[in-house]
Amino acid sequence: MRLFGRRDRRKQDASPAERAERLSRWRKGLNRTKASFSGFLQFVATGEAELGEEYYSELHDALILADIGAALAEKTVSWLRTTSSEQGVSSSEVARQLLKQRLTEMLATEEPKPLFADERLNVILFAGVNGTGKTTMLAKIARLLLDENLSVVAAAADTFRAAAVEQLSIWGQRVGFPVITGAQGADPASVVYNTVEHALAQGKHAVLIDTAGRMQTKTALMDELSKIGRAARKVVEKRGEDPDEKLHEVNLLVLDATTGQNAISQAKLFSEAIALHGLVLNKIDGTAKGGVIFPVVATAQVPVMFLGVGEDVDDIVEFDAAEFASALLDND
Ligand SMILES: Nc1nc2c(ncn2[C@@H]2O[C@H](COP(=O)(O)OP(=O)(O)OP(=O)(O)O)[C@@H](O)[C@H]2O)c(=O)[nH]1
Ligand SMILES: [Mg+2]
Repeated sequence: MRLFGRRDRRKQDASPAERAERLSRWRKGLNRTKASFSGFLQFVATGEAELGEEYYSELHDALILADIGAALAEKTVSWLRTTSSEQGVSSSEVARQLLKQRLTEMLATEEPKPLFADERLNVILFAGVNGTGKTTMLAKIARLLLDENLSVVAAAADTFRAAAVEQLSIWGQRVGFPVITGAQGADPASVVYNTVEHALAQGKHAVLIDTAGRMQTKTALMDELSKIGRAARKVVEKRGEDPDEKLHEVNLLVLDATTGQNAISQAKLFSEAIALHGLVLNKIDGTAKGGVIFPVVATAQVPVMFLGVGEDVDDIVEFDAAEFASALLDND
């Protein structure tokens, strides 16, 4: 993907074994979501299925089961009816291809901001409500960057929860990145300030910021996030440099796919409060129906960058809209 901008050579260079591994990772994560479409796919696979009421009703059920939400399910089915009729499509197989294209387009928003930019200090912020998998995803992304021989330091800016610093430090030891901490209850922005100062002094490539998902009120949480964002810029300004030139800031909203339609209200809340550049959808390996991704993208208007498909550090998939739609709608 566009993960490392022009540095990214992983996909092209992938060996057949690596590609197979990548596909199996997708499958692992998408099994539950795919299961929602199995009735529909079986119906289409019978071959005799003409494009009629039964087809649309099966499709509607599959979309609802996949957690795409009533409104978007309705809209998608009605789009397919109109398009098929306009294009004179009567084969259910052709309609499936049209649908796949449509689902891809729904997820392929504008070209995402690359996660990493050369010759800047990359500041990646993990935001989201509690328990969505922010800290775990931070460790997974640290591993991706380290694998590219990039140096990483993490800011333990979740000073709210007692065990948060320890959890991040354990990840740091396991994966191999340093963690800058503050006292419990310390101002999270000051932890970020110290971390960015350290990163610039040491010539590090990236600062990864772990934030608290829990606060007394939504307003407090959002204020804290914008203060954290300003802290990084302040360090650069103090050095007499321009933050827009020196920093590459990426704010990720981390969502838990198992919370279903709740993820949509979180996408709305956070996208109103801070500048978001990308989404992470975690836990689609569990009971989640990954279809919630469609309304979430429509709400936040930013692309999905990663999927979390398990609790291990390598349970991460770089998101690709076409692959996602194909994983849903193509028979293996
Ligand atoms: N199955 C599964 N579990 C995950 C995934 N990502 C994280 N988890 C688990 O979800 C739980 C919460 O993960 P954390 O990374 O601590 O979440 P957080 O958002 O940092 O939580 P707070 O700091 O409390 O807000 C942990 O038990 C993780 O192992 C995933 O992709 N799949
Ligand atoms: Mg955490």
